[in-house]
Formats: sequence, structure tokens, C-alpha cells
Amino acid sequence: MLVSQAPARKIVHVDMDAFYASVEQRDRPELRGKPVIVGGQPDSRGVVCTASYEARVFGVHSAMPTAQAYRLCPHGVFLRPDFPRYKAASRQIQAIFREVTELVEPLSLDEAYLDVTHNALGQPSATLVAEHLRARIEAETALSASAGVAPNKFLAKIASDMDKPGGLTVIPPARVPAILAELPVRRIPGVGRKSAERCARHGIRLAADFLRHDVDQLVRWFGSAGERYLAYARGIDPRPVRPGRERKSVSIEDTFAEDVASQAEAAAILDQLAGKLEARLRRADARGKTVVLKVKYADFQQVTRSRTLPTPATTRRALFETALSLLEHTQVGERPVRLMGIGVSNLDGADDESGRLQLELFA
Ligand code: TTP
Ligand code: MG
Repeated sequence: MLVSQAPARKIVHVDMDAFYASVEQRDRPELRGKPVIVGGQPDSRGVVCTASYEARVFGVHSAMPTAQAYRLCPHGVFLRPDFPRYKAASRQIQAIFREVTELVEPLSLDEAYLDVTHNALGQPSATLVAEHLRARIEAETALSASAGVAPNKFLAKIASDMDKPGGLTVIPPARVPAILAELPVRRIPGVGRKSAERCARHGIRLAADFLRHDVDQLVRWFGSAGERYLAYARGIDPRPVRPGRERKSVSIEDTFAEDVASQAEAAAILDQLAGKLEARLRRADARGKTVVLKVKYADFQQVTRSRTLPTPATTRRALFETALSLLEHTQVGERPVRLMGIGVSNLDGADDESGRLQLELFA
């Protein structure tokens, strides 16, 4: 039998340290060394976007209500986000990446995957490429980045997080089993809170716990995702770094612990989802005119309804009101519902050429 094996890849994941807060500390030297919290104001319903490492000591973290952050760290400096400055820094970083390789896949303003198997530096050591990237980012933006080096995207992302801030972590193949033996399932790509709870019900808490079950069993429990989880648990991730990947949509959804029966309850959930989607759109620097509502009934039948607006829906309110108007075209209130989601597609600046990739709206 002929066995063809793909050559080993060298993937780097770069993620900026306390990104928004670091830009603030860079531009306002009096804030350096201080707990800086970027997000909504403490007296509002806002949440924390990010906190400087000085603030994290007090337990402050992203997505925490700002009011709670204020209780934990009342002497912190609370700032509203200033996106144009974060975007400018992001553009500089992305330009540095593209000088090293064309195979750059940005995930958000502050992180990207790079396939450096072949690179413009002619450098065979991915570790030295990562060191070069960190040094150039530091020299040209005065910001600190962490990097992870591994044979695939999943492991590179785990690696970049292992020695933050300012770290460079390499996961050579020999270390993979030991790392997966200690990795909580929640850190596996695609495993959210709900999936992690489902894993826990089957006694699966760490990535390596998947290895105790065969693939058929995992597919019975988790559907097709079960196969992917098992591959990750073996340290395998064949996903290529996709440079041409234009984001087609941004969405958020939630599966409910108990089915939702009434329209009023559904509306309250949509309001929550709209708030989260607003934040997600801003972080992705994305805006689009088409709002999509997804509803999955208790019997798993799924419907989507969409509406295209004259101008992009960017605020919680616009997203909520559009989603609410779409709710009327579903049977929510008449049939129990197990999942709802809101998404925005038809994004500004989306490149039609990349339409070939056809990313699924709620992938
Ligand atoms: P992250 O890379 O998750 O966080 P970070 O860069 O602030 O800190 P570190 O990587 O060192 O742990 O996110 C990048 C930016 O995205 C962050 O600075 C602010 C924004 N963000 C939000 O607005 N809300 C969120 O819930 C998260 C996680 C990030
Ligand atoms: Mg970061």
C-alpha cells in the first residue's frame, strides 16, 4: 500500500497581550504599571473588553460586568474603548505578518495564524521566525505579543496562551501527549460551555479523556463533532491556514437548558443575544445589512428568517428590533424552542471572489 504523508507544517499563532489596554498604556505613559480596564463605564450595564495584567491580579477579566470589575478593583482606571487606535495598531501588525508569509489568517484585531513552513526570511526554524515577529512588533508598535509554535493551528493557539504575556512557547511533537493530558476540554476549538457540560456528563474533562472512547461512541454522544474532538485529543488538526478567508457573517446563538415556550421569553433572550452580537461585530470590525434569525424547535427542525436593511445593523437595539420582527415569521410561542441565534451577513467589504469558500452562516 502506498502511504503518502503530508510534510510537517510549521504554524505560528500570534496574540497580542492585553491588547486594548496595552494600546492605552502605550499612548498614555501615566497609565503604565496601573490597573487599566477598558470597557463600559462602571455605572452602566456595560462589560469589560479587556484589562491590563495589573488589573487581572484583582480578578478582573474580559466579558465581566464593569460594575463587578469596579467592586474588585475600585482604584482601577476605567476607559471607554477607542477602536480607531486599536485598528491602526492591528493594521501595522498584519503588515508585519504579511512581509513574512502570505499565509496569514487573522482571527480578530489582535491575533492571527501564520503558516511559516516556507517564509520570506528563508528561515527554517519556526521558533526563530516567531521570535523575529515578536521583536518586530515590539520595535514598530511598542506593543507586546505572545506567540505559539506548533505543527498545527489548534496546538499553536494553545501554545501562544501558555506563557502570556510576552511569551514564546514551542510545542514539539514529543510534548503533545503531556499537554493534552492536562488540557481542559473547554480549550478545544469548538467546545463551548454547553459542549463542555455534555462532556462532563460522560466523565470527559480533559482533552486526553476522549481517547478512552472509540469514535462510534463519541459520534453517538456529540454527532460529527465527536470525530473532530478525538482528532484534537490525538494532537491532530488538518485545518489549513486560510489567507483568502473573508468572513461571510458574524453570529451568536444559544441552546437553552429548558425549551423556551413563550414569545416574551424568546424576546428577552433575543435582547441578550443582540447585546453579545453587537460586541462581537465590533471586535471583528464587521458590519452588514442582513440580519438573520435562526430558530431550532424542540424536535430539532430548524428555520432561518432574514431581512436586509438599507443600512448596516450595528447596535444592540437595531439588531434586537430586526430579530424581533423576524420572530413573528416563526412559530415561536406555538412550538417549544431549544435554540435561537442572531447573525449578520452581507458584510461590508466582503470580497465576492472569496464567495467560493461559502462559509456557513452558523458554522
Ligand atoms: P484577547 O486576545 O482575548 O485578550 P487580550 O489581548 O486583551 O489579552 P491576552 O490576549 O493577553 O489574554 O482579545 C483581544 C481584544 O479583543 C481585547 O484586548 C479586547 C477585545 N475583547 C473584547 O472586547 N471582549 C472580549 O470578551 C474579549 C475576550 C476580547
Ligand atoms: Mg490578546
